[in-house]
Amino acid sequence: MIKKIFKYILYILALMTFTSLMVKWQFSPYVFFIKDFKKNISRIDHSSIVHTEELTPETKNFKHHDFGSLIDLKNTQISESIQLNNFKFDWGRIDSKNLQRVAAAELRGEYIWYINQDNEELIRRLGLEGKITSNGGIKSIFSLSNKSYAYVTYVENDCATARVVDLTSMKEVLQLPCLPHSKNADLNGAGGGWLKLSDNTILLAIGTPTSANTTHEINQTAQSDQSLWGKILKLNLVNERVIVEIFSKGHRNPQGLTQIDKNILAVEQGPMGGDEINIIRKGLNYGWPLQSLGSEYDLEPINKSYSKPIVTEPPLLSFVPSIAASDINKCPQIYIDFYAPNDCVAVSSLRGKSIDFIVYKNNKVLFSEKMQFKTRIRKFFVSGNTIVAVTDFKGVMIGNLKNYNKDNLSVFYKHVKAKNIRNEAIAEK
Ligand SMILES: [Ca+2]
Repeated sequence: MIKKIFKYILYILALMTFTSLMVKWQFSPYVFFIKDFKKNISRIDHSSIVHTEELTPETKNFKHHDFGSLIDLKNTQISESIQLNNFKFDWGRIDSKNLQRVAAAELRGEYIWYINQDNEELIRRLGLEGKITSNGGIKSIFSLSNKSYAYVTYVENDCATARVVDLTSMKEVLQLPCLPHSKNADLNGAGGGWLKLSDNTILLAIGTPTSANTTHEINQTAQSDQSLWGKILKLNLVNERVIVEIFSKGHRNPQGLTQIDKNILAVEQGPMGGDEINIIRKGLNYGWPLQSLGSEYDLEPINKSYSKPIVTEPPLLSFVPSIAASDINKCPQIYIDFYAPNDCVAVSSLRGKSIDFIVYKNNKVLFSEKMQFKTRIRKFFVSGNTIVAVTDFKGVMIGNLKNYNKDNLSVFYKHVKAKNIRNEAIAEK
């Protein structure tokens, strides 16, 4: 009899433990992963984050090497995990007091090099002291035939404008005209995305920097073949001279360019709503300010037609509301492999504080999956399955995209299955 009661108590205890576990699982199955995960806080110990063949010497050829800063990415403490449908992204953050709004950054082995848009030392050498107003500053740094160049925006005698400067001689190789009604300029909108096509050829994206309505003359420059504003330009270095040609037009604030296989993709910020990913082809018109899926900041609608008043290119994808798309890159390798033969592109955002993976095929978006962070992301790099993201003012995030641990996963799915069976049973009642 006592033996029977003892067995009964043991059975009840086992049942109680099981039930309490299941209830916790039901409320938040992921909590288990994260708890286990935090118990074993790990470090990213790369022998090298970047494959050396991927190293770009965009900024290594300065006459003077003493500006910009390096952040050591080794031994980053992994403290967070983002769950995706088939993967998890384990990441950590490295603080850097001096990192603000970054103009340029590049991976150098286990370090990231960066320079802020308002870097005093470089601004002084460019002869632009006191002229970095209306959100101006250095917008990008790139190289042509082993020489580095800066795309910089500034205001001089009520003229808001931009130039490309050779950082060896500090001479301008391209000077843009003053923006019309320069007092309405917001140089945050000057673009700055770039893509190397060859050692001496690069695409550089220039915006129409204003938040005024579409009818404003600054916005209208994007449709003018006589203006370099609102264009993706092709810069070609021939005999020490930079030859400029308009590659595509109708761009608002193109912040990033990348190449996925043979396609060139650009990301640009729209007005209120209407950020865009575009597949860029030479000679095409991407619509701004004639067309946008966003609205004016005073809520007035903007034309939605791609055939009137003239033919313009629809985006591959538009973000409504705007995420303030900041950079575009290839996706991590395991993500690409998993969804092949479809194509994948990754987009970072300031307002959205996210990196989105967008899977598409033949100009058609099939789905997007979001990695949500808590900080504005200005630039990011993808190397293998590692992502390094440069934030605004909050240091650098680094992490790896991984497959789930299959042991944990089988428990997870058993639970899901059990829960579904139970729900079906309840539904039948
Ligand atoms: Ca457009």
